[in-house]
Amino acid sequence: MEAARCVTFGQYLRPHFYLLLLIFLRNGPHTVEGVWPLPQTFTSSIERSPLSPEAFYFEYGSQSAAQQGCSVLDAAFTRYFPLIFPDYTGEVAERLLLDLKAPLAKVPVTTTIPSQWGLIHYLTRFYCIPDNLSVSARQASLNAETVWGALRGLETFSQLVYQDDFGAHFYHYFVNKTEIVDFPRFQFRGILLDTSRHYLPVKTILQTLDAMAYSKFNVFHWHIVDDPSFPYQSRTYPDLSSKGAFHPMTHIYTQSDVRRVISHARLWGIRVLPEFDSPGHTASWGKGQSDLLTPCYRGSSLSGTFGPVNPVLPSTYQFMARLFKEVSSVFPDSHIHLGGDEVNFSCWSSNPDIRAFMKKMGFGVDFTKLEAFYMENIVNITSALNKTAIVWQDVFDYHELIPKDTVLHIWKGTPASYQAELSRMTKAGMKVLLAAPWYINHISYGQDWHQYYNVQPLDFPGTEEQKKLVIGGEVCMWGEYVDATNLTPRLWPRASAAAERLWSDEKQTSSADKAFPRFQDLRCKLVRRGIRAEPLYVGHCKHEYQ
Ligand code: CP6
Repeated sequence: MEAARCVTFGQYLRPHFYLLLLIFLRNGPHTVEGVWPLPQTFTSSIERSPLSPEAFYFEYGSQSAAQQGCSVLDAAFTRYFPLIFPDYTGEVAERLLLDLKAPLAKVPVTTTIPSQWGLIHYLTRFYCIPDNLSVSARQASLNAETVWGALRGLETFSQLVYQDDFGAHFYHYFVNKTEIVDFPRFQFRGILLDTSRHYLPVKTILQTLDAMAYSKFNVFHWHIVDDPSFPYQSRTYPDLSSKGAFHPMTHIYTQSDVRRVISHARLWGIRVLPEFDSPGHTASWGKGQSDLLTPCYRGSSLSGTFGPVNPVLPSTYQFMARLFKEVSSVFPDSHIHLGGDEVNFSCWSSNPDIRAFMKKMGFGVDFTKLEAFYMENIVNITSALNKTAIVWQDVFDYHELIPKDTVLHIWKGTPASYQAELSRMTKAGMKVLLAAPWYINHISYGQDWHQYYNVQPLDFPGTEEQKKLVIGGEVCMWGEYVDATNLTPRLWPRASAAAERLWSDEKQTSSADKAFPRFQDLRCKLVRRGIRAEPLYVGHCKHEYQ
């Protein structure tokens, strides 16, 4: 049951949910104003109800397909409790006892399984002690197609709960009567972290995953290795990190580190997409693997420097086949990122063996053909391992005949040029992912989140069919100037501007000015949850960063 209904990675693509909170009493603000990204459809009212942490708990209902033991929802209930009641320190046992004594108002959370699994429900209940002033029964329900949808709904619910000023009431927490039907606009909502330019401690990655879930991101694109360092500790080729990492012991990701990241991400409904970028961006690989990189020449003699991966040696492909076999088993996601960007052809062209190979293959002096040849071989290796490839746009620019299921990742250009690229790629029937407008490592003075918010991913010439091929977008945090000291404030809350663009309806979120108060509210929520999100402008939070 666990395996079928909770673990399946493909289910991330269906996180639709329906959240109905029928809770009424007294007056309060419209709290859907506190939800980011904005739900697709919602109605909210000023009627509000107190929530008591002493009496509140989640429970699987009798009709639920998932029961206690579904690790994703079990863990989510545990995680969301302190997020909903940030400063409650009471005991769980005490809470359960109170619940049993006073189950006067119930709030069931229901999750339906997709129809092919039959009409079964997840049912989750939590109870509230009634307010002294109230006699009305309070009830709420959360209905989702999958556990992943239920996770998103729990996040929304947690953002709907708010606190009044301390000391005014016995009940510090409130939720307004609200009805929400929600689903993501795009299925792929990613963040790229670069752990090669700087090593990021596992703890930093885990905290970033938490913050990603707060904005409903669902893919962690792990640009794990690159020119400067190779921190991935491979079982098959341990020299790659022992010689290629910044430090062989302290600046590596062991197999158990990687498992921790993957399992933490899964519990938050986040896929981990590993990138092993080649043939360029591989300088660090050469330290632990001789004869992998191309020796460069100056005139007729070796220069002592190395270029991209050597695409003419059979040993290169044997190495890649073994490495990707390992990577495919370590990272369970259906997709793998193969890079393929920014290949410098000057070293290849300096090398007589490469020139001879080019001649034999009939490539002439067109090195894009050689890169296409190399990428085709790598894609064949990974598709034999049952992985779908994602590659940077350069690969399509050189080679329009790559397998049709390959996803193209647009990273270059101004709006005018990436729109042309979107149009051209989707016209060829290729799936695309947009990163170009969301280079979050760039900073500038002022409210630069507007530029991330105002992106219109589908604003390019093309048919409806073409638009459907845009599977989503990605915020890239390239690591040249970023490590654990400044990652968090550089990412948050600005990345969340892209998150709303990727989740919410474009028409309802067309104004950054209108979004601003809600965005400031999100920033304060992030700070409240321990994320050092930077301020958006002048102002204060009720709970400042401690
Ligand atoms: N590293 C890798 C990078 C970049 C790319 N690939 C990059 C280049 C220029 C800009 C941003 C990022 N740092 N491996 C390109 C995808 Cl502006």
